[in-house]
Amino acid sequence: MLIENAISSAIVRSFSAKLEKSLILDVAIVGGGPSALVAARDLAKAGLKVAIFERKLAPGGGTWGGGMLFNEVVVQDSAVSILDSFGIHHEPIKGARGYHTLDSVEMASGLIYGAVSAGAKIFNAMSVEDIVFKEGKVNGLVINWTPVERLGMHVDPLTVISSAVLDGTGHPSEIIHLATEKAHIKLSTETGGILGEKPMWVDSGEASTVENTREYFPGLFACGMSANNTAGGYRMGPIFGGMLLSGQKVAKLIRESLKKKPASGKKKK
Ligand code: 48F
Repeated sequence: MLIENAISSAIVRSFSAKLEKSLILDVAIVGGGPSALVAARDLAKAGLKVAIFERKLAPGGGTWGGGMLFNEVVVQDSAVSILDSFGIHHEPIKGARGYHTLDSVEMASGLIYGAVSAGAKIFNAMSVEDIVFKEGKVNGLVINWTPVERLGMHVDPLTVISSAVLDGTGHPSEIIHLATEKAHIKLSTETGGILGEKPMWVDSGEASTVENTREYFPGLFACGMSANNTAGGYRMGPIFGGMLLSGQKVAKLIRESLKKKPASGKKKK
């Protein structure tokens, strides 16, 4: 066999097997930002079949750019144990007790590696364009290639079925929006709709990101800034402890919820 052909065949075979195994999941995650990566790592570690679908080529979301492209971010004491569990380094900030700086590139790459090595699959350059909604429940995702989306090509998508869907799309809460606009579902918020993100208030936003992390409709969870936008929390800029804690919390909530539900007929990995 020519090496050129062996390389191409191996890539097509491996990718097809990986995608086919991910067509029925325990948890389908939209977006590969910091909160979703922590959730994916914890869920995969717990033995669940989990995949992230990320629109961009590089997962990591808003982590890479640090604060205004100064590639450092801040994390507070309460989330440091999560950084440690990924092996990500941090330095205490002199004069701001309880806060730490860390390299945003190390954080993004560390979270990605942690999620993948725990067994989560990440599909990059794939956009989620819709949800599967059957018998009053969110049952999965509708996916397509990002270049197809960007070029506006008329190409039909594929579907992924899952017991739980996690919206980790950050500030726009794209999946929660789709669910309210297309499936007309009522969310577990004060109004039943999306309340919208408020301006910056660091400590309030950090706390509310974790509080707002929950199941908003049967089978549909939100974490990180998506949860905060859905339930009307404040933004917080380049501090990331709330995102990490949100990922940890949503993984726990999803595990508890799946324990109560019958399996969706899928094979375990
Ligand atoms: O926004 P993002 O980093 O998610 P997060 O976990 O973290 C927020 C922080 O980065 C920052 C902040 C911290 O204090 O405020 O903003 O809430 O990452 C969201 C990811 O979702 C992808 C998007 O490309 C990004 O990488 N994404 C958004 N919509 C879709 C999507 C979609 N429809 N399909 C696939 N990926």
